[in-house]
Amino acid sequence: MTTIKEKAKDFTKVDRRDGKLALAHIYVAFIALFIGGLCGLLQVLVRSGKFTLPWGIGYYQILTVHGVLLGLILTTYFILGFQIAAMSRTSGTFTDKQRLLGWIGFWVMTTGTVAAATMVLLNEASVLYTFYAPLQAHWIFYVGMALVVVGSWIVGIAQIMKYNEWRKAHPGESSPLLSFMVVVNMAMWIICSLGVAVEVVFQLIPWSLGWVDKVDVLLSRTLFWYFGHPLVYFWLLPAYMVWYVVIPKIIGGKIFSDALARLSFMLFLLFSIPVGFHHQLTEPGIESFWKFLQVILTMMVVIPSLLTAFSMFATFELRGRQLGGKGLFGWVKKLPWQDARFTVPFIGMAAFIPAGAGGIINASHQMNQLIHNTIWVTGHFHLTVATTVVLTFFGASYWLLPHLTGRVLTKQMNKLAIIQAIVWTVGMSIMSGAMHIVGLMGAPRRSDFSTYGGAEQATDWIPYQIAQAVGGTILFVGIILILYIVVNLLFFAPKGETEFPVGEVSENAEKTPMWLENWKIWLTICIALILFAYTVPVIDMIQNAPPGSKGYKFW
Ligand code: HAS
Repeated sequence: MTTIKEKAKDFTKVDRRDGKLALAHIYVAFIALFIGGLCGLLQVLVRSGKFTLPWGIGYYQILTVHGVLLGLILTTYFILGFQIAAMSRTSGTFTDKQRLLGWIGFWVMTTGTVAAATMVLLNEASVLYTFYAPLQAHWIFYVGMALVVVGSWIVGIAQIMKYNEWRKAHPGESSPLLSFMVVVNMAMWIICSLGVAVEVVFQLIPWSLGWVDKVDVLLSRTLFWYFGHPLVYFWLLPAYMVWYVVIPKIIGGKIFSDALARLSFMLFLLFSIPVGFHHQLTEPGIESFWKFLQVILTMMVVIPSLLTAFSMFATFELRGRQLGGKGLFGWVKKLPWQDARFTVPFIGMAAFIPAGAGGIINASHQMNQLIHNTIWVTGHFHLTVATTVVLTFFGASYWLLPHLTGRVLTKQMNKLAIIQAIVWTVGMSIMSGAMHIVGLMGAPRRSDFSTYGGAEQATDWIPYQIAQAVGGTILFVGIILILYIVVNLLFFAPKGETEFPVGEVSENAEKTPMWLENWKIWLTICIALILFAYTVPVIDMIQNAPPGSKGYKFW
């Protein structure tokens, strides 16, 4: 019989069967990265005006593939795979029932992905990743997207069940930090994706099947953004899990404060949902008071990121000084810069400083008028999700994949991983930098190459679009490099043991108060805030609904 101590020891290695489930998700994520990245390359080439797509392929068709595969599929699959491994590592092996649920969710999502992708490839759904009405896709695309969401709920429920089981077995104890973080992320995801599920099931599917003629565009966009902003935190929080819990262990330090980490995650649960109007600040039909209120709440959701920045700086400085770093910045030199598991996510953190500042500009009601619908916004999200989040996911892959496959990251692969991150940084700085600048000059986003009838202003944009193509091409080299490393880690790297690093909390940290894990309090405040921010404006939208729009296909 295994003792409790032995059982706890077992948790340091993810069970092989849970690992298989996690890996299945991660395979899909990296396939999506390849196809989505290839479409990204084609896009920047088309926008430079120097390249035309062959075989009648449309610009908006590849833009849809790019957005759906990278924004929705790569992220969701990687996150769920990572979280399965994280739960299994910190709360113990999944039961057969929980693992079966995980597999059911995986196949529901994958069926949905294939259905939606097929419609886009057949050019029946070039509606971009936001699938805004009144652009109308084939109904199979919407059903496919709904299945992706439902599948993700099923996988998420398996993770929540594991957490509940742990808590029942350990009454009065704080749950493992990583498991707690996973559950916050899933709670946020389930609450927010109800909005897009309602939009798809009650508005878009009946409309695309022809059961109703018209769709209420404002309501559909509101439901989308009720989901769309927390969606970005669903991407960000797993990166924060790596920063808070894994990075301290990699650098040989300690987690600065368990309580601060939990508070920051709970603040995300509260403030990431009732803020969708900051994507609709230029939209008519929403009273400015409600926009203003949601702008204030948006500024509140910046606070947990500032807490995170503080916590990370503290972790780095404490460790650097422990290793003998002197003076104001002497500790920086002591950090393990040769270790890709640290350096790659660190570049992601550094990128989040300008990326976050850009977000605060976007959210500022007046400044939003300047940048809304310009390619500045595309620059913003390539710094946030495509640099901060993605580089952290790459950094995590360098220990997660070999941990799951029973292999090791060799010295050469470690070096290549650092080169990959440098290539990515150079490519992204050029591409995203050009997007930010030309966005301020008025260049639109979601636009094929166009001279706008020879308008002088559009001529000024062209050099920046060429710079985007240069940056985008370098980024594609980065994609080839990461895929090379991933294939190596999955199939060819030498066999061996790799640790799934989980940090310990600093002995100087305050004890974590139990109220931080009181779900009744937090979920009640979360729902109250959502009702406060959305009830009146949504009732207003429904009572004073515009006549609605028929569907359009502009491609
Ligand atoms: Fe955003 C649009 C506002 C964060 C993604 N955002 C988008 C879109 C995407 C996106 C995809 O208010 C486009 C959607 C579309 O297709 O239309 N965003 C914000 C704000 C934040 C923010 C206020 N966004 C993100 C994150 C994303 C993301 C994170 C993905 C992961 N965003 C907006 C707004 C729009 C928008 C408007 C709509 C614009 C429009 O009009 O269409 C905040 O959460 C940002 C807070 C972040 C910080 C940074 C903290 C820094 C840290 C790093 C510490 C570094 C260390 C390393 C320790 C305050 C934590 C030290 C290193 C050294 C070198 C010193």
